[in-house]
Amino acid sequence: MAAPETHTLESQVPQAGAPDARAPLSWEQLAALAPAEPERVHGPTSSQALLRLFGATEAEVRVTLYRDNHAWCPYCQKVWLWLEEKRIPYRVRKVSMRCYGEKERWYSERVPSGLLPALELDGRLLTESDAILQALETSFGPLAEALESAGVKEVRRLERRFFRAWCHWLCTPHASGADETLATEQFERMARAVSEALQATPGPFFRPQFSAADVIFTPFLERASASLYAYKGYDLREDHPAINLWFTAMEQRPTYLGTQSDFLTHVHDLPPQMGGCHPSNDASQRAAWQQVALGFAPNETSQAEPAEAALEALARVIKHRRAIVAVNPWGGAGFDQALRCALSNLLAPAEPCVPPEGSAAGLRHLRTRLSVPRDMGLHAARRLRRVLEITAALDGHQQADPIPTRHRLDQDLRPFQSMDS
Ligand SMILES: N[C@@H](CCC(=O)N[C@@H](CS)C(=O)NCC(=O)O)C(=O)O
Repeated sequence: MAAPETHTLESQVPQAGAPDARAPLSWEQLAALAPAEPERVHGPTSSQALLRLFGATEAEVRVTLYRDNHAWCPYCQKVWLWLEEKRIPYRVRKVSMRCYGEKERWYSERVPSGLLPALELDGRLLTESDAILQALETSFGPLAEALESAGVKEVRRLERRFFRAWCHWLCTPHASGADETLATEQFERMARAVSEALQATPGPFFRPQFSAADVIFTPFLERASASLYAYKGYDLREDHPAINLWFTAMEQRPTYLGTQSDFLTHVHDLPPQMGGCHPSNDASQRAAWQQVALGFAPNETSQAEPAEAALEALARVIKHRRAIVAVNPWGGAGFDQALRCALSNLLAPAEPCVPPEGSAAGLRHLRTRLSVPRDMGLHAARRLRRVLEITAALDGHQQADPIPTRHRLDQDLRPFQSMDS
């Protein structure tokens, strides 16, 4: 595997004393430039939607999906994607995972284990993602092929074996280099088995056509690709062309794009969920980590940046601007101005807006807390992260507080729920 290229943002950083430095736009001026939020009920798949009708009426809704607040739960993504692919009308209720916040009492009363996802179908409460998919299939028909068909069952077994090999490599603190090598080889064998399963079909998917088998594989192929790159310097998509073709085909589906996260999000949402992720700590891993941290990871997506990425980021920040400022440890009037500077730079990068002194850490705090797809799409987040870093660099080198690895209580969403514009 080739060592990843090292990028820096320095070449893109305008000079603080440049003569054309300008004042930030006001919130009113920024709002006038922001597009309206997309239609959430009938429109494209979105993490922000709480009701999905696909052209049906609210009276026809038979399903409520309980999924995690941050869109970080892999089993929730599986059920969510299935519903989106089948275009089943449903409501969403968001619940906290324990490592990311306090579990809502109403949910624990309904689901004593507290586990997510859960789903209500015609008033019947279901837990366990496989049982949920089975019940959905019984009511609404299979997603191309039945979950219990021989072909899909074989792919489901492979998915569990892939999952275990990934966890073992990523989450076990290997005592010796030999143990690390063994875990790498075990994972490699599983990745080859996944490639062979994909190559055995005529198209890019696990079965002759896109099906529930692909939905079931999605959460952990996505998480393996992100986490193994950052923690092991291992590029799943580069090393396994059939897996890359599968991702590329998935990335043609607006349903998947609406649920897809990015490397930087997963690198920080996985450790609390999995009890720790262990870096291999070699040169290739350290370079990959740096790329992910800066938002330059190759093979994160096959999709080119859409024209509206910057405006999507602008609209999402404007919606939550009060909470973004309130929860920032370096928040306050100076940070409000710094944030407007960053957004002004997002819209007009050639004329740098210099943030107030002392705002670098606050801007970097926001950069590292942005989450995909919870807050915005992958490309919008890339744009915003980049401009936050560029704007922070105009102030200086002060870094943000580190992201906790045992929990994500820094990600309390309650201010965002109560302070939306
Ligand atoms: N076997 C279950 C696993 C569900 C599961 O492990 N859910 C995790 C989130 S990924 C959870 O809810 N953990 C409790 C919590 O974090 O509050 C399924 O397939 O639904």
